[in-house]
Amino acid sequence: RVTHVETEIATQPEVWPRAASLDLDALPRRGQRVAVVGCGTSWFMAMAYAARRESLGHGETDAFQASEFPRGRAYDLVVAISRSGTTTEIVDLLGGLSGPNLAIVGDPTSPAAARAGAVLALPFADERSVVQTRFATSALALLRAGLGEDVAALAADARSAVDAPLPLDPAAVEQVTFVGQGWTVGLAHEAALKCREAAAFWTEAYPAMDYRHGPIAIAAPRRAVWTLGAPPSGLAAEVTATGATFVGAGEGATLDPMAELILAQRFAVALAQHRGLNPDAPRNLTRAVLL
Ligand code: F1P
Repeated sequence: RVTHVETEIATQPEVWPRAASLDLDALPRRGQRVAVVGCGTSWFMAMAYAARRESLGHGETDAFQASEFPRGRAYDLVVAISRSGTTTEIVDLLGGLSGPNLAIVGDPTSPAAARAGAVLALPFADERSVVQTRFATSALALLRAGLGEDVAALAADARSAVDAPLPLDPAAVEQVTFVGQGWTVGLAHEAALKCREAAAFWTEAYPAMDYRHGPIAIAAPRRAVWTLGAPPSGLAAEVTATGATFVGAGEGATLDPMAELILAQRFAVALAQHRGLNPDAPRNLTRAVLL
């Protein structure tokens, strides 16, 4: 039986260009001071976008878990990402904002959409699964389209990632630490969350340069370090010297890191299946977290 999450992972290449064809006028404009908020997966997409937008020179961009938003701070635009549009922290935050704000949601009839100043809805990216994959990456594809990025090229990379062999055997590891740099730190956190949610598997995530400052203490045989995006030079050798496995963009690999995230999503599903778990039914988790 093909699980919902497998279908959602495999359809990302078709759905990203649909997200990028929405009205981009509602998205942050060049030079605006922007905050992006979300919870769980949506927070990690916010982190990735914030670093990406700043590094491409579009303006100061902060990312917050919705409950940690500094309410006294003024932004030109607050962007809230929420698949369900019902997550308590998001609905509360949008209800209390006085400045311009935009909600990126799966359900246009959700409470978050009703409270937001502007809404971009991606019902075609919405999911049956508890574990988010396609909605989150589609929201990020939409935001990247707003930065002038070529989403058709990303979708082509995504197609390769859907078909590629997995870079790590789920039977070969007991722990994985994901690392990234710049905007891929958010993607590393998201990759780690997928393995925890879908497979109840021990993962961690860090900025790649911080990996040497402590996290390397747990590196050992049957454990792996997996980089999203290009790794810092020397990291692979440091990791393999401990007996741990290093997984990184292979030589000549040119996949966009969002396509590399698809490999990690697929790895999370493979891990769940290897551990005899249904990735559509994560332990202790519901589709939206309501307080
Ligand atoms: C985000 C969320 C995540 C959770 C799971 C389900 O909801 O609740 O926090 O880890 O992936 O989704 P949303 O605000 O994007 O609907």
